Amino acid sequence: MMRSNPSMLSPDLFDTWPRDIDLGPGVRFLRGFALPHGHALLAALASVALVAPFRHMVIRGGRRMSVAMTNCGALGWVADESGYRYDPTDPRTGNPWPEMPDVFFNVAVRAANAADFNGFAPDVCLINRYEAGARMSLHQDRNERDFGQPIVSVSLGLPAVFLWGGSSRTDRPRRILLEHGDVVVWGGPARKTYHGVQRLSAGDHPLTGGFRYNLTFRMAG
Ligand code: MD3
Ligand code: FE
Repeated sequence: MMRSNPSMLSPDLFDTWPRDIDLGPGVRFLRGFALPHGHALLAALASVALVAPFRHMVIRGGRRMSVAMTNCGALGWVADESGYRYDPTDPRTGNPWPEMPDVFFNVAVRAANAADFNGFAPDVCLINRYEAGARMSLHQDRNERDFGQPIVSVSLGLPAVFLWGGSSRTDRPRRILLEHGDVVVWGGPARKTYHGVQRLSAGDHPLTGGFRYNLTFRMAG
């Protein structure tokens, strides 16, 4: 199986990076689950971004997020000066978000099923784009309506160090490398855990160049 070589990033740190990680109840790592669909997912992503371009949202308080975002599906995650919400329209255009591509939906549902979540039918795919230096500070995802449903995340392109905290923001997080094709299903007791992404290192991925993309599939409506 082709994998990017994490040791290129930081030999000391990553040579012994564990491959099979147990992050506790509710979390299932599906290493490389999306690898066979990498090209198709990235082609679909490009078509979404033509209709709803990536943008750096500005959060309450006026700070611009270093991660650029867009969405597809019936709803999209948006941040602005008034807070966070799921919205059926792209605030940039007033148009509905682009439809979720079949390959997105199918990979997400099959991953959820593989993690024993049946009936997962995401109505949101938030697409995060990281460039070198971009990061996501520790946060909880709590804008979804039904916490019984998992979130499915698909990592594409450059690797990133994911931070997996506890139930409090001050719990010391574990660090996990997420690589191209990795899929993680986060459900049940894991749903409210603090998490984030460490500053992305510069790199050149054969399929995405200087970027990492993360797709998060949610049932929000
Ligand atoms: C655990 N995105 O968009 S994906 C986010 O890589 C977000 O872009 C990160 O956190 C990224 O909100 C991490 C993994 C992930 C997503 C949502 C979760 C893990 C989660 C929600 C609850 C618990
Ligand atoms: Fe999150």
